[in-house]
Amino acid sequence: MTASPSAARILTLPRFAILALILVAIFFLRDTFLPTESPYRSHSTSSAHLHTQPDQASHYESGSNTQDKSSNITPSVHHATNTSATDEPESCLSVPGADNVLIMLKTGATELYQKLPTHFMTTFTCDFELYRKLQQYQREGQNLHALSGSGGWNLDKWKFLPMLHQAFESAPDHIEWFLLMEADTSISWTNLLQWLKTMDPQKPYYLGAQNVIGSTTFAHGGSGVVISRRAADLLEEKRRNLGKSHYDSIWEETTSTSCCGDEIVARAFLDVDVPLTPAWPLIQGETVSSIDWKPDHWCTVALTWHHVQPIEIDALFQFETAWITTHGWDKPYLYRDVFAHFLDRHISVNRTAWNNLSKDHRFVLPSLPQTREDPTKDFDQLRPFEQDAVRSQDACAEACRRHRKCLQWMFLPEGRCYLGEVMRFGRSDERDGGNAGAQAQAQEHWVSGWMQDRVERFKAGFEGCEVRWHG
Ligand SMILES: *[C@@H]1O[C@H](CO)[C@@H](O)[C@H](O)[C@H]1NC(C)=O
Ligand SMILES: *[C@@H]1O[C@H](CO)[C@@H](O)[C@H](O)[C@H]1NC(C)=O
Ligand SMILES: CC(=O)N[C@H]1CO[C@H](CO)[C@@H](O)[C@@H]1O
Repeated sequence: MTASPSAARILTLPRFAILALILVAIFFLRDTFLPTESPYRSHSTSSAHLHTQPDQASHYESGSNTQDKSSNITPSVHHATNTSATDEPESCLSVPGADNVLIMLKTGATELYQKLPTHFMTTFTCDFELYRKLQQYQREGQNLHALSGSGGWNLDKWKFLPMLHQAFESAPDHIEWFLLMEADTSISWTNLLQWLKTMDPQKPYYLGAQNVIGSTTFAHGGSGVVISRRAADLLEEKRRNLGKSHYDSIWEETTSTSCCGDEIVARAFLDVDVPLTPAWPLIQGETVSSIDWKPDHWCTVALTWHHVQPIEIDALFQFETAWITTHGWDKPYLYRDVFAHFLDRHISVNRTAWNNLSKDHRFVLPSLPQTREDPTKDFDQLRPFEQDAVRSQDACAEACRRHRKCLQWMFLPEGRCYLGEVMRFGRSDERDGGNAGAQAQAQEHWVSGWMQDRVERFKAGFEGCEVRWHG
């Protein structure tokens, strides 16, 4: 690869792709703009944001084609009209410490309209934003639609470092922490801020849910990545010393050979001697439905969720708002509190058409075609009660009872009984029937159930547990 022509290509490609790369920089100005409204009322104010959004975007689509980044930044300033509610704890606008955190939300053109509005209606209403930047990367006549589909993901990796440099360089001095998230990441602001208070931003931190690709341990991007000011400064110092364009072209070269942007970020930080500080399971990549509710999680502060649908982001936000109203700012909520709020009542009954993701033991009638997951053991090696388990829901539940560690079971009438040793809520399996309506009707559905007494015992085992603040 020769330096200049290919580097030029690399430079422009991401710009096409990230027409809608959005750098949302939000500063919470609690001391300046204290709210009089509850977050619920803020929903109405946020509709203004929603309306401005498409305008700005379409402006950009037809917009000027310039390398000068500052020229297409549109600050959008909203001022609170009153400061009378200084000590009103329910409002998320007064999150203590929030003004020192800068949030970057990375998204793509193809998901912009679908996923972004929820953030403006929920957590970002807390911001009372000082400004918001929409950063357009130039389009140079390319048709945006040509970039959707798998190409969008291939290009995603190019966004990471430019976005970080942009944020690190433009952040005001008082910013102590940077948070990078994606459009389908949900984050607890109050827990985040309490967690950040346990660390010193003058120390270099690059924090996130640890993942490994090859020899690199990196913070998974969709789970959320937290970077201290010191770490950001080290990175920018190196970039300045090497010369920005030289530094950037080196990293563009590296990016071209890597699969993923979040992995490249890890390498860039390692390059300035800032290895990842693991933050799992505070920062993690599951949803409330898919997470395994293990001892690891139970008493841990719950910070992030990933692959969250807009409606779930809203639900989590409502939960957080209610939590603050009841408990105030300085009591974090833990995974077990999320469980209690969202799942307790649902697992107290058996659920039909429900795939609870049990998979530790799978008993399958041998005559069935192996279309779903394979059995975990040959049928003829199963104990009699395990063989029986494929015949009825009762027998499946009984098999769970006889497995000492079994917490949940799922049964499919065609002859499948799966047992789970960790609690997972799972999801409706209606959609497993395919898209043809009639076919879906004809298809059998799972029934799932939980061992109520064991779930209760599991929970009781953590009474009075110590809050876990670190990965
Ligand atoms: C702001 O609050 C004060 C009371 O603290 C009140 O007198 C004033 O009218 C309010 N102003 C606005 C614009 O709501
Ligand atoms: C769930 O189904 C099992 C097996 O049929 C049954 O034994 C159990 O009583 C049911 N539990 C509830 C809460 O209905
Ligand atoms: C039977 C069934 O639908 N099982 C699914 C459970 O969930 C896992 C992962 O989420 C899927 O891979 C299985 O197909």
